[in-house]
Amino acid sequence: MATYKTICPYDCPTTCGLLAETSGHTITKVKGDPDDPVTHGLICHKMQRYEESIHSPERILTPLKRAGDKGAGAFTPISWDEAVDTIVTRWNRALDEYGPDSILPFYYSGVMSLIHRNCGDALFNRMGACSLIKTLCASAKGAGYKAVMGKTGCLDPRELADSDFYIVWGSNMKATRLHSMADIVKARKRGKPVVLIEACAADMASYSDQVILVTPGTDGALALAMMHVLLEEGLADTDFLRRETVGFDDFAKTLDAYTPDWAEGITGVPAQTIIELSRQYAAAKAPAIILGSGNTRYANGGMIARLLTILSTFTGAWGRPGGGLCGCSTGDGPYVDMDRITRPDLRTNTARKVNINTLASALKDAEGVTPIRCLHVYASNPVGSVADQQGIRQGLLNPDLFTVVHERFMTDTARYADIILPATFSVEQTDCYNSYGYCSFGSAHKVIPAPGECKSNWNIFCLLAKAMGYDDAHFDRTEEHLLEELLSNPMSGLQGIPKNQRETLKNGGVITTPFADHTDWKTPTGKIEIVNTALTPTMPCYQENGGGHYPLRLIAVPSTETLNSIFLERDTLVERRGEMTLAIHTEDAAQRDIADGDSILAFNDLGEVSFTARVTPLVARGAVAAVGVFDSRQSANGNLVNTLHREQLSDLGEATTLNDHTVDIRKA
Ligand SMILES: Nc1nc2c(c(=O)[nH]1)N[C@H]1C(S)=C(S)[C@@H](COP(=O)(O)OP(=O)(O)OC[C@H]3O[C@@H](n4cnc5c(=O)[nH]c(N)nc54)[C@H](O)[C@@H]3O)O[C@H]1N2
Ligand SMILES: Nc1nc2c(c(=O)[nH]1)N[C@H]1C(S)=C(S)[C@@H](COP(=O)(O)OP(=O)(O)OC[C@H]3O[C@@H](n4cnc5c(=O)[nH]c(N)nc54)[C@H](O)[C@@H]3O)O[C@H]1N2
Ligand code: SF4
Ligand SMILES: [Mo]
Repeated sequence: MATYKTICPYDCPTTCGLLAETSGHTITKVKGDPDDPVTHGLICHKMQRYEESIHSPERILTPLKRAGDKGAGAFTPISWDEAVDTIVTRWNRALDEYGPDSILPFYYSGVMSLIHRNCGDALFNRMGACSLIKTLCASAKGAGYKAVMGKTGCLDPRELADSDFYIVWGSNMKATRLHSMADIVKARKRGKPVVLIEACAADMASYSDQVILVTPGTDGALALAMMHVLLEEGLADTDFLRRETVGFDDFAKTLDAYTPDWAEGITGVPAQTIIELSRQYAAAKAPAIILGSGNTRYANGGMIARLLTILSTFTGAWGRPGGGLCGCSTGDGPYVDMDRITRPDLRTNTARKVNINTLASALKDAEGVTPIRCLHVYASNPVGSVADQQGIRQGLLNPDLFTVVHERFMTDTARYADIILPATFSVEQTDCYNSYGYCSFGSAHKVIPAPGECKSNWNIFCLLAKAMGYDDAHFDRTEEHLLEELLSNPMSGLQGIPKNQRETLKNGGVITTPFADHTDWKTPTGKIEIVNTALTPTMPCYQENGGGHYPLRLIAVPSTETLNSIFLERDTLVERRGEMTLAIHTEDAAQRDIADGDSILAFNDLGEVSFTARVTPLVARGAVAAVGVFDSRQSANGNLVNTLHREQLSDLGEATTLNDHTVDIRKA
């Protein structure tokens, strides 16, 4: 037995360092790496049995070709030669008949390490294929934050130890931020208050001193009313705001109209609660807003993120240790030169851009538009995770479409593939990892050989590039060579790191880099941009969300037991998560004669989805919440919640509006 350092590849704000015990060919045990400077060895319960995923009997171990109708899920094993031949023949046919715009690569967050997540770009750039706009997650939040703060780094969660008041705003931290969650629990024990502002507080209520339930998509109104109170009661740090921001005085005039009574009508939060929260917030020396992404996945999500960011500056907290905002860009990095992986220089045409949230439309043949004839999916399960599930399924059934999926398991998307290529797990590949929530970076070497005929994304793309006749030296390298090249050409985040950290990265492990200077405003004007002249509107204001006309607002909530489609192979986790539930407020349920545990159908113009009702006072009035991403085999009518989501994009960042849809429900 030997133990090696490795890193969790999944989509969390941390990149948790792991210790993997191996007999040489199998992983026998996984635990947290106590040397990890961020996690100190704490990992979630899901990854404590990572080996059950790696060695799952469900794993796809050979290339497969479709053996029945599209979507039926019947496949037969084939050789790599046959798989590669088939793919290259279909690609060349599409290139000849329709040109490179007919080929769409599609990937997102199955693996977050830098090489294996992004390496397909080099091949598809070389081919001239479509380029995917990857805004399936937190791009509205990112764009709204950037509109105010530019590249200024917000709080690294480790700095929350210095905060004295926490507002957890639209984050189901119990599921998604294990490490900050532990810190918050400790802070509360020391008497520091935690206020939760949520649309669904089912998981987090018992960890909070106060729960404020808000109508989905209206957090902007709440922030405006809080700023109104802060100003009216003389609690805003106007010296700081006049000195450090652009546009404060003009913005202040607009706040007159945004009274707590006005906000109550929009948000459902009582005016008195808004006033008291504002006073508490101002009384704290170093209040921290911990901002999730859920409250910005709306048509007005960019504006909401702008307003919450501005609110975080209103008491001058950014100038004090622990004060400000946590959950946006920490401002470190870039660590490595991503162009060395994605190779934009290999492209010789102008790419056709396809937004990831509009896959259903992209797959629809339309007059005057080059049809998509080849879809190449890796590290993603769009049938489970992207808007308009039925539209996507219909597109995938098109007999003229040729679909390849690199996967580890038979997902809802893989079932529609013409060819499936068997993918590796993180312990079977070498890569580097850039956490998105902390100032940290890591690298990990392959621990065990890939089982069966599995290949890493990098190896698959090199194989396909060569079969296409692309003789660029880039595709001759191994992932180890590429990692070496990345580390020996460090970008600003790694330049000047001490020798011991360079050694750690060479051998494998996680390092920490310095926290940002939170008052070094990295914006075009060198100040906090309350007014941003590059945007429309320049002045932040209240904007409505875009939900639609049904009476209940549908939101998606992450599950503690799974991570999007990750861990669906683990029966114990899936069983513990339970059936597909839809949480509904007690009064909304009573109005419809729905009791806890009833089978219900949620519906809108796009279709209907079966759920089990979970009646609770912990979801906002007028909202319904669906937990987790499921496999359609767990759905009573075969449909998943994204059936009910339209392809609408956010105001800033062209992002998902996952939570901005309306439905009604009835008993099944
Ligand atoms: N266990 C587990 N861990 C995960 C994930 C997972 O699925 N499971 N997902 C991973 C991924 S991909 C990401 S992006 C991160 C996300 O992690 P965070 O950025 O922390 O965001 P979420 O927890 O997804 O935030 C969703 C929360 O927003 C709430 N919400 C929705 N609309 C509103 C609103 O209008 N106002 C307010 N105040 N709240 C609202 C929802 O009820 C939900 O609790 O977590 C990652 N970690
Ligand atoms: N209803 C609903 N929809 C959601 C969300 C939600 O909470 N609810 N969350 C949204 C968010 S925040 C996000 S980030 C997206 C995520 O959406 P996706 O990026 O589609 O992520 P997953 O659904 O987890 O699918 C990832 C797939 O990648 C595979 N995979 C893992 N590692 C590798 C690898 O090394 N190589 C290859 N080829 N494949 C690999 C996994 O087996 C898995 O099937 O979903 C969004 N959609
Ligand atoms: S799933 Fe998230 S919390 Fe769990 S070990 Fe991986 S990165 Fe850490
Ligand atoms: Mo995400």
